[in-house]
This record gives sequence, C-alpha cells and structure tokens, in this order.
Amino acid sequence: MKVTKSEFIISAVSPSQYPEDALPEIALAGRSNVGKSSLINRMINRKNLARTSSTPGKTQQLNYYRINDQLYFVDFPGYGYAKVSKTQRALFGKMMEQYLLERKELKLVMQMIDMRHAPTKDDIMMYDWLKHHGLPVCIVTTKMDKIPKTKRVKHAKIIKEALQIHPDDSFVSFSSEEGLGRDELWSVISRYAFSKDPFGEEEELDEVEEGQETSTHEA
Ligand SMILES: Nc1nc2c(ncn2[C@@H]2O[C@H](COP(=O)(O)OP(=O)(O)OP(=O)(O)O)[C@@H](O)[C@H]2O)c(=O)[nH]1
Ligand SMILES: [Mg+2]
Repeated sequence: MKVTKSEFIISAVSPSQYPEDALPEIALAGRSNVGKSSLINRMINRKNLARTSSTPGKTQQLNYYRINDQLYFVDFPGYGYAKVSKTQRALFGKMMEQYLLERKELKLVMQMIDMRHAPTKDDIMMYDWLKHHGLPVCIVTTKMDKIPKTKRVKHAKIIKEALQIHPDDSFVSFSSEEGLGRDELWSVISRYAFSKDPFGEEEELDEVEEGQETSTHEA
C-alpha cells in the first residue's frame, strides 16, 4: 500500500471520542517499549508522527492515526509496565477490553513482541485472551535488526511455539530501524482491513484447483 496521507486524529480516553466514519481499524498491542509507535512511523514513512519515547508507559490513551483516509491504526497503551499505578492499570485494562470486545470497526489486532526475547507471561496471557475471544491476530516481532541474521529463524520459532500460535493467525518479523517486514505487514493489514472474508481468497483458490483437477481427469 502506498501511503500518501497520514494524520494523528485523537488520543481517546473514552469511547465517545472514537471516530465515527466507520473506517476499518487495526489495533497495536504489546508491552511498553516493544516498538509500537516506531512501527506506525515506519509503516507510514514518517519520522515522528507517532511519538516514540524512552520513557515506557507514556502512551496511556487509544491514539488514533488515519491513513490515506482508508483505515486507522489504533495505538494501545503498553501493558506490563510496573510503574503505572494499579488503579490506572485497571482503568486502561477496562478501556482496552471494552474496545477489543465491542468495537465493530476493529479488523485485526497486531500483537507485538520483542524478537530478542521469549514471550513474557503478559504476552502469552494477552494472546490467549485475544484467541479466547476469537479476535484475528497478527503477531509482529519487533527489533529484528538487533538479532544476527543466522538466528532470526530460531527466534521466530521459539516465539511461535511459546504462544502456540493459531494456524489462521499471521506472523511477521519486523524492524522499524531498517524497514524489514514493512511490505509483508501492509499486505496482511490490507487483507484484513479491506476484504470481507480475509480467508476467502484461499478458499476460492482451492476451489479453482479442485475444478482444474477434475477437468484434467475428464480430458
Ligand atoms: N533497533 C531498534 N530499535 C527499535 C525498533 N523499534 C523501536 N525501537 C526503539 O525502542 C524504543 C521504544 O520504541 P517505541 O516505538 O516508543 O515503543 P512503544 O511500544 O510505542 O512504547 P510505549 O508507547 O511506551 O508503550 C525506542 O527507543 C525505539 O527507538 C526497531 O525495530 N529496532
Ligand atoms: Mg508508544
């Protein structure tokens, strides 16, 4: 997807502030500091539209970014950050939960995991929760540039196994620093945002193949 326009829309603190134009929404979830804001900037090739920070836990609202007037990225507060007070954490949790369970425009959750480490308990809990509620997930492993090329496959395998990734879910390894995985991630996002049935294409392909086989047999 060629990004020609990207705008920050709102830091929403309550559902009444969510946009009303019914565009598809792609949520970004992951631990603080995993690289969510950096990923948004890389996807839209802007240096600093989504604010990145060396202070973890800074993003405390749902930050909406509109891309090409076609879809939204919704940047979530990072989970697993100890310095946020318990009350605050419960509050973010509730808002996120409500969003994830009730937001009709939500098409895909990109759950981001630091590729340098095995998934944490929080990562596994989050993924299990998303799957329990039947939400489509793309696992995005971040900071791939920090891992030597020869070890990337191994790291990806460890993460997939620890999460017991569902066969329908996509998996993309990414580096905001170097732009690795950007095209692949855009194609996953487009599939979920714009096709009525993200798995439909594959089903159709199967049918065509079967049809071709039959006609070969008959010939
Ligand atoms: N080398 C490398 N560093 C990265 C990458 N992505 C993010 N970082 C760095 O990791 C730090 C955190 O990145 P952010 O994008 O702010 O992380 P975040 O998930 O938005 O953090 P919160 O908003 O606090 O939840 C920054 O110092 C980034 O420069 C990457 O792909 N490669
Ligand atoms: Mg952020």
